[in-house]
Amino acid sequence: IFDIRTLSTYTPPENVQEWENLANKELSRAKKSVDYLRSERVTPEGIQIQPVYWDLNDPEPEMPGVYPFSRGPYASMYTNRPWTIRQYAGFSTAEESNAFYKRNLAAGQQGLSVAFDLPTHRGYDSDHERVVGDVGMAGVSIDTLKDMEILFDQIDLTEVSVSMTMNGAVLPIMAFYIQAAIEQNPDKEPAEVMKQLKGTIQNDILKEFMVRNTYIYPPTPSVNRVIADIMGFTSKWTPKFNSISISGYHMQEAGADAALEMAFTIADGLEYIRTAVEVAELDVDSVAPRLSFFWGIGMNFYTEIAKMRAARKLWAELVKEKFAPSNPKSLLLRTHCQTSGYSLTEAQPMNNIIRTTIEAMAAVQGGTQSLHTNSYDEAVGLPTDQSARVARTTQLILQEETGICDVADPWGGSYMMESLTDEIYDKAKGIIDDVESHGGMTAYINSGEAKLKIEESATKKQGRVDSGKDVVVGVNKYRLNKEDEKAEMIDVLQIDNSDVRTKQIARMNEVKANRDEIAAQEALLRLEESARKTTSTSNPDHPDNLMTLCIECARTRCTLGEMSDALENAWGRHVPATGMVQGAYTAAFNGGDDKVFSEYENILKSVEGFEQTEGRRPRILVAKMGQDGHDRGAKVIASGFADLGFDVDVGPLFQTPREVALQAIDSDVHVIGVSSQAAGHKTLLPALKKELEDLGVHHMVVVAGGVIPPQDYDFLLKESKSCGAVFGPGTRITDAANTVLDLIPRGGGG
Ligand code: SCD
Repeated sequence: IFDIRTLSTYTPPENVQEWENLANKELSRAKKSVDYLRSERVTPEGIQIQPVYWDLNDPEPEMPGVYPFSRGPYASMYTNRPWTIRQYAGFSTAEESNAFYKRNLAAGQQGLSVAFDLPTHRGYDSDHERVVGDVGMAGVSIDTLKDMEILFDQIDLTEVSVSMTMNGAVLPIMAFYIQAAIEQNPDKEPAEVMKQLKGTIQNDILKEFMVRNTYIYPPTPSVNRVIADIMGFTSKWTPKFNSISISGYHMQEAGADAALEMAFTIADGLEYIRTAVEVAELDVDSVAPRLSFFWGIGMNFYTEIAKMRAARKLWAELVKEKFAPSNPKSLLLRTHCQTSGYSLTEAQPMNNIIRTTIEAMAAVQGGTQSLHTNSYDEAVGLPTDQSARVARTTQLILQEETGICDVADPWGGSYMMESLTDEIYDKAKGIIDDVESHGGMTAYINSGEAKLKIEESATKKQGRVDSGKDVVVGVNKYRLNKEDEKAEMIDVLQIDNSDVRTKQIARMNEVKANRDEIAAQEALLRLEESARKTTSTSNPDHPDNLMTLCIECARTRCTLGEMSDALENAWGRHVPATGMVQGAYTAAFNGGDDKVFSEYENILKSVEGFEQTEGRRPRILVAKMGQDGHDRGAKVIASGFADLGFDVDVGPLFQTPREVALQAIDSDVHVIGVSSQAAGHKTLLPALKKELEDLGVHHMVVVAGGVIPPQDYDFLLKESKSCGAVFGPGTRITDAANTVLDLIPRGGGG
């Protein structure tokens, strides 16, 4: 197809010429050219590596950087500038996270990506009663401007590009960030500082209602006020800042397959542009070039590459068709990727380095702009310095040792890849058409359909793993014996949550004690008044733009919780409905391995036996405590147990231990199954036990599952005796069900 020796006699078609012009323009900043690249990259065997390949007989070959961009958003791609190595991190206090960032930047990381703790996400200050187990656990705790200043101490925000994963409390966090940058540069005008800020705020609330659950307010004000005002503000004042990172990652983590992930994410993106144009009355070209995307990259190597290629094309076509922008940048799908946390296993954790490397290769061969590679210990806890280093080095090796950066879209023209790209494009297009015919993504989410589709896909996946149809090495095949498995146990980072909380509360109280109280209260009042308005305040010059008002709150040292409360007073807090998928788990066992099928049937028989002797089915409450909204595990367990014959109650998200205890007693369950993904288990499980005891309940079985380091099992099972079994990632639901049945005391109906 491509023979460099014929290039000298070949007249390039228009697309190729366009590509060459664009590539030369991109390369000129680095004082390079396409001709230079052609001559420069010669292998030890004397073969010249071309910056891009295409079919010389095709009169209209698709080229990178040229519409519809399947082959990449930029013409020169990594031959000119490799993807940004951007590791997502943050934990405990701002001081500790700041030190970690500085170490990482010195060691080759190219951009920052901040992980906030769950109270910050959900708009609670560290002293709130609902967040006792969560402060500083799954990210850094930020209550005030002071915390943000410490977080970026000696990191010049006009130089380093910073991504912040924030969706719920997005206004206060963005306000702290902007105000911290302004105060870092007292000699510059605020407008000048803001113009230089580069980075990304996730600000993708729609997917929170489907999967990640760190929303605060109901969907309508979340989109039509918060997102609209941020898009308006950033379009003028922070033009280099990406105003939304439209995220499929969390959908994939929650169980969506690639087509579903891509389709829902693109449909979310269309909804945001519609909000910008119709609600905020902004020009499409002032918003679309600063929308960016975020994909999860799992173990289906070919599919993930095809997904990224198809997504760029689909986005470009749909934005062109629906919004007719005039700036070509409005059509570009630029993306960050993160390797899959779900694909990592607790068993034999070093294997996770291999999984992550393969996923990283899919992300870069699919043409990502920025990448996070997971640490191998993520299935058991928070990354250590050492595991974070391995994760970062994985990318450095790909960039600097492999030659992967020498060619744009190396898969272009492969029969298989082009065909797969077309197929996944068609599948996703079908789903998007369906969503659009329901009135767009907000309406589709409100109907409950979106969440159910993802949960169904997740339950099917679990069924495929439990029945052995999908292989996970070391988990459902090639397992080690218990001794060897123990030998592979690794160190994990432990955070003293109560210490972090005490420090945070002390600092917050100091900030409050030293502020101009009247100015702070006035700023909060103005914010609340604007939230109550029914007319648009999205124009960047509108005095009541919510972003502008939050910056004033940050300047006057209001806390994150105070700003969130001011908005909550106007809009209320969102309470989601809880539902459950039925039959999807069972379906995966049909037609599978006989041995596995008979295990499944045995459980059904045991449950029947239980019912005969106890007078009712075993009943389980699947509970989530604290601000941990990762509910894939809980939903899959609930659906799986229900398919195995249990009576299942699903508790609401964000419960306190007391609320869980009360619901369990009220529903008279035999078992409480606590799902913990955000490191709160050592605080929340003993608290639940105490609540049950205080309420006079001593025989109810408590079991726990999720991301719980094996080092903590003894604490939970023996020291604190706060649960009867712990199920790590990779536990088959059938095994968990057997254990639970054994634990329930018989005689007396529980
Ligand atoms: C790029 N550039 C080039 C070029 N490639 N110029 C010439 N030739 C080339 N080949 C230019 C671009 O035009 C741009 O300049 C600049 O270089 C930077 O390139 P970019 O492509 O914009 O890359 P980057 O700055 O890294 O931005 C990448 C995204 C951005 C656009 C994707 O939004 C981003 O960094 N997102 C990260 C999001 C993130 O980290 N999320 C974490 C989520 P100009 O700007 O001048 O055009 C974590 C999470 O949710 C975890 C799960 C959980 O918590 O639940």
